[in-house]
Formats: sequence, structure tokens, C-alpha cells
Amino acid sequence: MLQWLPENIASYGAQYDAVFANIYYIVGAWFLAAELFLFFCIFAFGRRKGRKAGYLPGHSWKAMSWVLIPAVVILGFDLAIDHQQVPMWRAIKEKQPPADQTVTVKGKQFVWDITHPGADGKLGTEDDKQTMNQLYVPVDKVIHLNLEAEDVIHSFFIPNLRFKQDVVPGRSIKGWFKAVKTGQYKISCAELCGVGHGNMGGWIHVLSEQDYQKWLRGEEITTSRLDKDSL
Ligand SMILES: [Cu+2]
Repeated sequence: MLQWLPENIASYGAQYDAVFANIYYIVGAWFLAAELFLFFCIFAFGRRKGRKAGYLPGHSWKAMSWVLIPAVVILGFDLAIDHQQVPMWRAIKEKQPPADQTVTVKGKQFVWDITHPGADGKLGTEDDKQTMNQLYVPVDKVIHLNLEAEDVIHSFFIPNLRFKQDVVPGRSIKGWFKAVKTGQYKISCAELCGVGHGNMGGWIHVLSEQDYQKWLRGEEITTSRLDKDSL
């Protein structure tokens, strides 16, 4: 697979990466082939003494085949990618496994406002925990997200989770993920949203169940190295 991708920590990540790799290799091979052919033509048929430029209207089948054959081959590759990608999209985006927990993430210039359910596991109650740019989730649990925006369009992006979703003012968009590895991973904004866009980000803290309970109680978590300087 592609070694330079950020480490995958999503339960569905392998399926996602397989589609990504396929597109990467197919498009990469076509890019190289097209460039090589272009340079070949430049050197082989370029301007030369005694050679006159000709005008080819391209009406013959022979001339048109230069366009039609590659177009059909590319269409074949497109359909092959669709064949692999459609079941993945259905599995990840159209179906949501039942939530273990739901978190609300609201983007605004230029922070992520995050509301976690407290010990009762429910949002909209008194023990909700609010943070800025810091998302806390237990490992191996299905997390549903209500994704919202206060002012302009932002995009909630966690590369390690292969998760990216635009947030749009006036809408609450549902998303989900299941992180399978504890640790701290970067959150970014992936939609240009104003002068502070480049600094709009945060961290997701994927905690063991034990650490997550500690965090709920407001105790210090030793495994979460970013806690001290980011809160
Ligand atoms: Cu933004």
C-alpha cells in the first residue's frame, strides 16, 4: 500500500485506502504514459528543415481512433474504480452503525467548538463537556458526529481517521467513525474559511476506556501528552 499516507486508525480505513491506492496507481500510470507520449511526439515530429506542417481535420476513423480508443480504455478504468468504490461508499457513508456515543462539532472562524456527552452518555444535559479544538473519544467505540457551522463553510478533517466532511451553516450533518488505536491525532480545517484558516485545527485524543473515564471525571491522563499545553 502507500506507505506515505498518514497512519490509518479507522475501522473502515483499509477499504478506503484500497480505493485510494487503486486510483493513485491508475491515474499515475496514465499520467506517465501521456507525458512520455507527448515528449516522444515533440522530438519525433517537431519542426525540422524541409518538413511542412500539415492540417489534419480528423474526420477519418483512423484519425478519430486516437481519441476514441483511449477514451474507451479510460472509461473502462473508471467503471472498474466505481465497481470497487460504490460498495465502500455504501458501507461507510450511507449506513451508520448504532452509536456508542454522539458528539457535536461546530466550526466557527477559526476554532472547532466541541460538545461531548458527560458521564450520562447523553448530549444536551448538564454534565456535557465542552472543549475547544480538543476531541476526546474512547477507542473501539462507534462515535457519531453532529457536524455544524456557525458562520461560513468549514471542513472537519482527521487524516488518520480518513474522515473529511464539510460543515455548512444551517445544517447538522451526521458522520461517524470508529478509532481502533489510542493516541493523539491532528484535526484540520480543509475548507478555506478566512484569514485564520491555516491555524484552524486541533487534536483528537483516542483514549482507552479507563483513560476516557478519568477524563470524564476531570482527572489527569498521563497517556495524553498534549493535555497540558493544549488546554
Ligand atoms: Cu475553517
